[in-house]
Amino acid sequence: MRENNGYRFETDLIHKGIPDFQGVGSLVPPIYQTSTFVFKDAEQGEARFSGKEAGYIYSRLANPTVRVFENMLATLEKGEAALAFASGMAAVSAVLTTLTKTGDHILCSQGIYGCTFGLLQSFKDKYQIDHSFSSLESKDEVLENIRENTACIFIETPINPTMRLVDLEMVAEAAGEHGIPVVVDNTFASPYLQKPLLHGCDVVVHSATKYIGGHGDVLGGIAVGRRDFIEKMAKTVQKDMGGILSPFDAWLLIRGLKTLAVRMDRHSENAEKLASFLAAHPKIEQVFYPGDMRNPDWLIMKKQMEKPGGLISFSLKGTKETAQQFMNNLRLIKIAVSLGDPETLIQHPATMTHAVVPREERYKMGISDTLMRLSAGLEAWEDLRDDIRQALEKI
Ligand code: LCS
Repeated sequence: MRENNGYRFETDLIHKGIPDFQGVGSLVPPIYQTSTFVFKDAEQGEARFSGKEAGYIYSRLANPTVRVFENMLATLEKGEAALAFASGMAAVSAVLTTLTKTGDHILCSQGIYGCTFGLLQSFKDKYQIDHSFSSLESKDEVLENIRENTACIFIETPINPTMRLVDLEMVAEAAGEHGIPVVVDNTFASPYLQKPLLHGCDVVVHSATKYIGGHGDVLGGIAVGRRDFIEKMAKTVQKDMGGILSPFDAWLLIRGLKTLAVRMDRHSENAEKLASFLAAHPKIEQVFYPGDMRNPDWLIMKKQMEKPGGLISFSLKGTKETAQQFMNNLRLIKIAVSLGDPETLIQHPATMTHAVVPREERYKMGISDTLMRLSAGLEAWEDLRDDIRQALEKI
């Protein structure tokens, strides 16, 4: 592979980590759709299993197509190594399982994806691994919430779905005083807009299903961090629980990833325009978008993100039924969970992605009954605006 150190992010997205497989000059990595790898003799099999010889053994342990995707993400997130998973939840659960044991505590941002909330609840019920939420707004607040048994801090920023931000550098500094690893779910930003490892955090996880894949046709997850941590996770939780990414899905993710920068620019541009339109509309109660200078987290956005990104949350004046009526009036924008697709998607967190969160906890997170989350797609923004306008007029 030609040495290409020193290129910019957009160039690395397309070129870095793509080896010339088998010397045939294939521009695109092949899909190694194989479950197992043949050893030339029994001794080679022994050497591979004992670790004396590097090489592939079985696709649950490693696969060349999946490896390309992992190497790309390690480069883009500025980490030493990465490990791919079957979904974002497989990545989140593997990281948290690797970092915790019975009796530990996980400190979380005030708001996390509904299934991560569900996972933490199961950890508590089944394994006595406790958790607590904090807005993590100042170093003192972080330090006050760290307990003797805190094994890691788990942050989403931007938070799903409230779009609140957490100052990564500040949390990493506070956690560093206690030697506690900081895990960041970077799904909403993507590595193009935010690189938590450069702000002192220890592990990054993604639902690659979203902006990384970018086309709404694949589920995947990735974790990036120091080589020793990633290897430990590969050899324990991932090998033995088996939540691996398939070679074909890795190939789809590699294909999607190459256009991340151009897509994110457009997602962000569309979201900024729609957020301004919504903020000026009399039927809208509140808009949560960190690209707005009046947003309480605007300074944090400026400090750690390249752009505010493609997601907007907003609440309507009215009730849950008003919000549902508005969504039903939309013609172009699709009612669907997930995000980061070319299509603009809208969902109602209280009854969809965060329906598992008990009402009181949901309100504390800032998820009201009329809050909706919009993932700005890649369409002409005027068509999206017109669709929203006509849907609002009818309520
Ligand atoms: N982390 C975040 C921040 C997410 O938003 C999601 C999925 C996950 C992890 C899990 O990823 P998955 O296993 O689905 O690949 N979020 C979704 C959402 O907001 N709507 O549908 C899925």
